[in-house]
Amino acid sequence: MNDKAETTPNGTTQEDPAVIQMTDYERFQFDLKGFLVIPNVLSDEETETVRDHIDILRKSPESLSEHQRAPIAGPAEFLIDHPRVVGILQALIDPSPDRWRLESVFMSNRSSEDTNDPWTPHVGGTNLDPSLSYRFHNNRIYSAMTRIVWELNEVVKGQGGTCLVPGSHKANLASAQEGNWPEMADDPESGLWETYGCPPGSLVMFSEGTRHTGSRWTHAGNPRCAILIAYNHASVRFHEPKPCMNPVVIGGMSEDHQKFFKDVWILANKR
Ligand SMILES: O=C(O)CCC(=O)C(=O)O
Repeated sequence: MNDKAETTPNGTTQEDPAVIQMTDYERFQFDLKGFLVIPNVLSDEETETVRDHIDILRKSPESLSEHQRAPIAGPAEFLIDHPRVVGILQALIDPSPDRWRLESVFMSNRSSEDTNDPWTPHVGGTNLDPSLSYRFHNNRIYSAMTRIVWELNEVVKGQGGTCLVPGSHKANLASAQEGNWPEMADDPESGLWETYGCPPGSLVMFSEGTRHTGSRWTHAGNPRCAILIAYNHASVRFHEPKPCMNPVVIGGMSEDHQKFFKDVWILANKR
């Protein structure tokens, strides 16, 4: 973990030492493209710990206590509010933790032997759905659903990482929501798609409103091992609750982590 902040997203100079703020240049890139890759966020040891947890969860979930049977439970729980993630949520969703929710999580394990093609582009275009909205106002980004992908194995560029269309989170002349996204733009060879390579333990973040898709994993002997987490603003929910994030799993987490699974509301009724 590194990166000192240039300024905080709120324009203040105060920094919580437990948070790694996004730099101005990172915010610039995210706003421009709708996504950003931050290499080497986890140490080798942290990456291995999470990868081992995923491995057990996939191969012998019954060997884990019930409350650890989720990709971000047990030894992987620390990912929920990793200092890098907290800085991102503050900069992109809201400065206040009361206004964030963690609404969905899944694992992506793809290998060169898979026969199904994950190429299924979705979303894109200025989006009026509150969950997929992306706005910029008064020098602040307001991204609703924001995806954090933890890549736990090496990703070689062009061999299967998530593909995205830069800038599509604010495209004006087409909208997936309205069903008029040009078919030719979805061709993998359209020249509009971008992807990435990164070492194990890297973080990929994107506004869910950015057009994106999985792609065939072609790196033999090095399968994809990734955890994809969706954070959202506390006032909206997009995903149906996932069975793996059940009361037993959430109840086994630290109090601070449990707060991420709050219900969809902001104002407490004190009367
Ligand atoms: O698995 C991937 O690379 C893409 C994931 C995806 O499509 C999504 O998060 O909605």
